[in-house]
Amino acid sequence: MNRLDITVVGVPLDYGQSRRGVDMGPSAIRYAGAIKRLEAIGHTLKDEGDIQVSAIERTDRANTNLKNLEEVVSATTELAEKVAAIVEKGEFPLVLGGDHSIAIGTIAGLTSKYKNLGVIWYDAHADMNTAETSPSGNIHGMPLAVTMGLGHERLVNIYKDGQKVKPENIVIIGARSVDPGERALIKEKGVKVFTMHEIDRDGMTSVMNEAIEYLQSKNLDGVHLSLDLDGLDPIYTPGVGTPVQGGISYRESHLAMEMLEDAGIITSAEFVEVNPILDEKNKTGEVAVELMGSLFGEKLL
Ligand code: Z70
Ligand code: MN
Ligand code: MN
Ligand code: MN
Repeated sequence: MNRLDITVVGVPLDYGQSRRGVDMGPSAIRYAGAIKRLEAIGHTLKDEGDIQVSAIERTDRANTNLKNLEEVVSATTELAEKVAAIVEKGEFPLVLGGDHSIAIGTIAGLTSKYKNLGVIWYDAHADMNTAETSPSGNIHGMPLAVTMGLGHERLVNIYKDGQKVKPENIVIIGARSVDPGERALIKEKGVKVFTMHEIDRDGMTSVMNEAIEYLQSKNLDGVHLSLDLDGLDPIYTPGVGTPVQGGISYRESHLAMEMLEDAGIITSAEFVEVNPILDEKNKTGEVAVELMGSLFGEKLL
């Protein structure tokens, strides 16, 4: 990989879902050695610290079934502005979560530079619910719908109004827990999904080759990797709020990152849903950093 100017931003947000603790994710990922690991590859790292998130949940609820909407709107708005400033300087944004609702802000900010952005969503879940279809009211189950311009207007209009990514520019990898409303939206919008079925049947090599070729056919000016650690099987990443068994293996995940690096298509990344309270001695934070190593060009030999 070319040497990159990587700028790290942490988002200690845990209000997009119901379990506290994922706000400590950025700290756990830093503690697992993210900065030094990427510097050792030859990249230049700058850590801009964390976005401000209130430690105290508000009680004056907005009139909506979406949980903690105000906190999520304020953190993702600040994040979007930060990410926009980073890409405008020609730097590579590396965002540390936090729950997956932060992707609303990351992706919104990326559109300041990227006019035809692709997204790889590495996740057990589709995160394509809207306020109408959500079974939980948890905003971390909604960010991919929001980036397509669907969902609560406060979320859809963060940073700038409306759709940020075209549905046909999105690839989901690792899905194995999809709600009925999400399934309908995937079909309606033509989102490309590689579930665990395709990974098991065809192998990760074939899935990644197909995903990369698919995105390369779309005339994209950038591709964002949004990696939810629950995409991996919980035997490798136990420190996540909604573990789903039968997931992607540690080795398949390294291979996927190495193939993305070989393809040279990734222009920004985020690693989300690391919850140290649920983890075993920071295992999940460490896996996040190891996968970053492969994504950013660490070689075995
Ligand atoms: C479910 C919902 C979800 C992440 C869980 C779960 C969504 N579909 N997303 N963990 N990252 O509540 O909408
Ligand atoms: Mn908190
Ligand atoms: Mn997710
Ligand atoms: Mn998930």
